[in-house]
Amino acid sequence: MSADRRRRARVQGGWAAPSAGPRSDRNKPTMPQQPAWTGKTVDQPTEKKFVFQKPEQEMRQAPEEEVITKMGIYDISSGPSGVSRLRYFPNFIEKMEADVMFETLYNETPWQQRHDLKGKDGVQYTQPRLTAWYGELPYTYSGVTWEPNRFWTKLLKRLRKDLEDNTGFVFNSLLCNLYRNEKDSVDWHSDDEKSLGPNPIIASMSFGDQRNFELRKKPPPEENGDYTYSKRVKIPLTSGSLLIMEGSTQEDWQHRVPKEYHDRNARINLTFRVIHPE
Ligand SMILES: O=C(O)CCC(=O)C(=O)O
Repeated sequence: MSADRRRRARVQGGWAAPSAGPRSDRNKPTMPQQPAWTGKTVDQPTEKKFVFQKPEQEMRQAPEEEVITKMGIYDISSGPSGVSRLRYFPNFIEKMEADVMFETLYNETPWQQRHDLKGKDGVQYTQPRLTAWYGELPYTYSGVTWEPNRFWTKLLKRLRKDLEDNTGFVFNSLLCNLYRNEKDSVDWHSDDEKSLGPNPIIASMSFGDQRNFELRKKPPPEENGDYTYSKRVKIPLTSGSLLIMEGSTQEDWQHRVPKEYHDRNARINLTFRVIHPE
């Protein structure tokens, strides 16, 4: 390396200007070294000019999802049909006790794999979960009919009593769901069968692994069934939690438990309800 290059490398790694050269050249005019952008200022007009054009259609944004994790009473909407209310108690049953109850429920419940009937042609789908029914009356939804089952276990009787004592509501039926892993789910629906009556109160207890419970507001008629801009609520339901849906929640909202991308252990859900003779 020449002495000159060594000097330039020492001064900021090659950024230094070339040395001034031999004394005889020092007064010669040199071309100024200018960066490529020199001379272009903001005042000089450019060929393309940005002109703001008002969009023809109004810009719409989907509302942000509300996530509920804390105990409380949440009025998620109010409209002509009334208030849609959720009550959430994350620690209704102490976690360790809930885990013991999970084992008992898992072993004692007469789980069944049922088939939904969907669409006008009544296509059959195997439900991606196992279910069981307890109640004096039969219950029909999505083409599935449950015959009466009066054999409430000791644990189920105790849970129903605790629920009734704490809430002041009375329940005569119970639908049980077993989500075996992350692939099990229940799709968007409302618990709005005629036999549940108007504004049904649905009390949902969870045991085992945590799963997301999601709600979306039914869109107004002008949206033609498009839920893109609907309000959404998510509740990560923990073991031992109790969620109560009241008021217009079934009339104005849908709910689901979606499949998960990550591994999940089993979860049991007990939904207590009141069935009326049809
Ligand atoms: O598993 C849950 O938390 C929800 C169950 C449910 O939506 C239903 O049984 O209608």
